[in-house]
Amino acid sequence: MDVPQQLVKFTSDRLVIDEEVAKYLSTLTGVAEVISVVGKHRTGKSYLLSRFFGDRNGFKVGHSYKACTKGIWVWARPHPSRPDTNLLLLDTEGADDFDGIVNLARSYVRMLNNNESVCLREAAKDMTETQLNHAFREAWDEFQSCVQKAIINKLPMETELKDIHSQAQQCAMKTYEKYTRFFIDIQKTLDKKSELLVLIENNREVLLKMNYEKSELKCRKEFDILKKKHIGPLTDYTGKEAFEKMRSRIKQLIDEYEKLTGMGPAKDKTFAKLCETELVNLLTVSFQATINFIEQQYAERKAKIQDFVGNLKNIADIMDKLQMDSTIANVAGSSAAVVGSVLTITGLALLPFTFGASAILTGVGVGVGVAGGVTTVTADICRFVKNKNLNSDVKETHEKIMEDLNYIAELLQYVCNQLSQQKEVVDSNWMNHVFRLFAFGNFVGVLDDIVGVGIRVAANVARVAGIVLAALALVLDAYAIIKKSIEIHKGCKTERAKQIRELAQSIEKELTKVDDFIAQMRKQKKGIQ
Ligand SMILES: Nc1nc2c(ncn2[C@@H]2O[C@H](COP(=O)(O)OP(=O)(O)OP(=O)(O)O)[C@@H](O)[C@H]2O)c(=O)[nH]1
Ligand SMILES: [Mg+2]
Repeated sequence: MDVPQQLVKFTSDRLVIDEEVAKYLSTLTGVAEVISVVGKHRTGKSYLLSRFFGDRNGFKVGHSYKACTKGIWVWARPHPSRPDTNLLLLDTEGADDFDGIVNLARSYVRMLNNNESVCLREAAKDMTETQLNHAFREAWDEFQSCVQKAIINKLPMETELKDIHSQAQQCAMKTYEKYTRFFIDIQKTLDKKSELLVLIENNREVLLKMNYEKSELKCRKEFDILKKKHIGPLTDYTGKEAFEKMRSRIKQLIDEYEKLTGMGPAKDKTFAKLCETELVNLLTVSFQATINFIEQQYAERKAKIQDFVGNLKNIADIMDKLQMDSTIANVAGSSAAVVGSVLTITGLALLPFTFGASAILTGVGVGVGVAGGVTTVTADICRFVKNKNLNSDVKETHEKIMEDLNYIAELLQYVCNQLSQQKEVVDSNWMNHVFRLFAFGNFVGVLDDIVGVGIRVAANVARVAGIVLAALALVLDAYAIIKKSIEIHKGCKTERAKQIRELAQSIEKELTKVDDFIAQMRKQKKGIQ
């Protein structure tokens, strides 16, 4: 080919291959090597290609600012050193020439639409893919950076997070549109956009979950700090007040937790869980400590009270056995047995028998020894009476039994008050919640019954305590009856024995109830193991 020929030209919106030139090219044999130059217009492409062969008459070179080369020009030249090879020099139109680009674009679109070029179609497909993926990536990056910027060092609430999410989504969409604004394949652009939206939408859940977990972690951490601060070691909770103290400490903890800010969306739910587990367990453990204390106090006193009851029964038995026709000496002897029991009741059983008798005798002002002719003991009795004022000891010991019973009643009353107090005191909602859970877990919804029973038991024990002193009077009275048994009617004595026995039984009955009540409290859930 002596001079370059135009291989491709535009006719309106068509890229047309010159048939003549194509035909000529097809006649060439051997290897064809293509050298093509592309680039901006007016930059010396044509000039450079021509200069390969030192030939100034090659491709047309422009001398003004206007684009010179149009379409694609070809110049087939024999290879300078390989005889079987032809060089095909391709000179192309300036790539940034506006008219040229418009023409090129038009012709590409037409070719694509008419499916005229497989090569072009595949290239366009690749380009579409690449371009869309790029837009997609950029938009996704934009979304994530917007989210990060908004939530860094912060635990937004769910509504805030939703706003952050939709704002980040808007930013991402803007970026996507920026990259696909001039994209020709509208359908594919929309499809990819939907894909992006789905990804962003799914991320909303991920984001919420992530934020929630972060918030939950923070809440637990804060809770642990508050627990350490307000509750401290469990060994601090002993004695009667263990439960009450724990309740007030838990209330302080709750108050402070409620005031915490910036805890994120998990603040309430996490706390509800912590109430259910940790706080309820703490209450349970402290409740057990209080019950342990009551039980121990009761055990310490129970034996003494039971002795008292046993001796009341003895007295009644002895009274029943007494014969109406006993001699005074017999009466005195039996009376001494009664008195012995009385003294056992009063805790003075260790005293020598005669001393005990003398004490009571003093109390009622009767000299039974003399009357009964028990002369051998009389002297001892009189000596003892002179030395000690046992009557006041007797009284004191009875008062102690009464105190013991009253104390047990108070303890029962106290624990019942503690259990029912929550209903009257309007604490924070969380405190109510914790107490409800505690009560429900421990008393399976029968808290009212338990409290009711407990208060009844406490009241009865207190009532029994109230009649213990009367019991003493009754016993002493019994003694008086025995002493004067010769003059007293049989029925009267039996009546007293009956009264004493009834008193013993009623005390026993109340003790059983106390046992039952404490056992019921003990049976409750054990708490933290
Ligand atoms: N001084 C100098 N002038 C050059 C050189 N290369 C090209 N020219 C001049 O620059 C002008 C444009 O050169 P062309 O070869 O027509 O440029 P082109 O890139 O083919 O231009 P279009 O066909 O319009 O795209 C001509 O006047 C050349 O003589 C060079 O290396 N030095
Ligand atoms: Mg040129």
